[in-house]
Amino acid sequence: MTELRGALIGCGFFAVNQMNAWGEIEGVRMVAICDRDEARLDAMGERFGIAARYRDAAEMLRAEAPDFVDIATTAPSHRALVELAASLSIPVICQKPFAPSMADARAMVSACERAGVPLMVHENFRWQSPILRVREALNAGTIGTPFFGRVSFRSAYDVYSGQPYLAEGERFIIEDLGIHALDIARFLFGDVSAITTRTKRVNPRIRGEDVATMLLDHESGMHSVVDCSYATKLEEERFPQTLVEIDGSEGSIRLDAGYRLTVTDAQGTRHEDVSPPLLTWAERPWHNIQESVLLIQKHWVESLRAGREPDTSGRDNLKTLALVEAAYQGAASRQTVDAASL
Ligand code: NAD
Ligand code: 89V
Repeated sequence: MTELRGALIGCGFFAVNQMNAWGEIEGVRMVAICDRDEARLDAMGERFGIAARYRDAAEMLRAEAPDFVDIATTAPSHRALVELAASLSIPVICQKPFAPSMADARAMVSACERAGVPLMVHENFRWQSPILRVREALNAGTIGTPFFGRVSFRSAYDVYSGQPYLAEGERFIIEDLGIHALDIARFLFGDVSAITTRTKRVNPRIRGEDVATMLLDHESGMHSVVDCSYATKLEEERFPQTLVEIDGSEGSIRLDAGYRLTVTDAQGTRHEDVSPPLLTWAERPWHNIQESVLLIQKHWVESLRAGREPDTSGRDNLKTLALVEAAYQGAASRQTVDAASL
């Protein structure tokens, strides 16, 4: 098996997880890193023993010619960096949110398609092992035809201290977290034809909305509710658990707090503990997300080696991003928005 040489752009808060996960994947070696911020660049270089450090992404990609580049910067920088990778024929992973606008997202997908360059969006929530187990239970078919779904994320965890930009943007929870929940809804229940949205800001110290409730019409005819909140104080803080409810003609599936899966069908009710493993480098409560980082990055390597489009490719992510745009549009107009209109 030939070794894949990877390079990272963006040495911030979340990229440490990506670097830890690369370290666990056989046949991959991260050879170079880049950040405009010298202190962050050096901290990452020291932590992972990487000597090839660059302040400029173009300089790094030209000098190192890696087999792929992992972009872990925030959305405003994505288009220029993805287009740069495409222009140098370097396969590229881009963090979510893919882009600040549909126009930017479409331009990145086109640039990579024209250059014949694989492009995956790091949309990792659907790769959480409890969510994969829910899909397996659904696909088993024993609950019959699903007619209702709910994907729910409610917390009061302080996300602002690690990611201060989350408190500063005009958009917050739908763009940052709802995007994951909407992607899970697509993953479990199929593509969406229309969305109705209501939002609120409860925390007066942030700029954007921290609560969103969305009603989705799926192309299959089923309906689902995607609700998220960073203003929900519970007896037990659940961050970063996504809870799922599915009702079908012959039974139901619940993914409840504490990673407890319950399947009820003609055979009766079965409970299963689907807690994610605690990887050696992971820490609670982030371990669920951290495991999904490892799983999505393994999927990238398998897809790249097999010449297959990744499940969360740029092209696929256009549909999730369109739901984010539709949700903001609908929250402003208080109208249901047709997903195809974006
Ligand atoms: P961050 O601000 O901590 O880090 C981003 C880094 O990128 C900074 O160090 C910045 O200097 C660097 N950077 C920006 N533009 C650059 C450029 N053109 N060239 C070189 N370096 C550049 O941000 P973060 O919290 O690590 O988040 C990064 C992305 O990851 C965001 O889009 C965020 O939404 C996403 N994220 C994803 C998950 C997940 O589970 N998928 C979790 C947290 C954050
Ligand atoms: O997963 C994410 O995208 C993170 C968080 C869990 C804090 O919303 O930004």
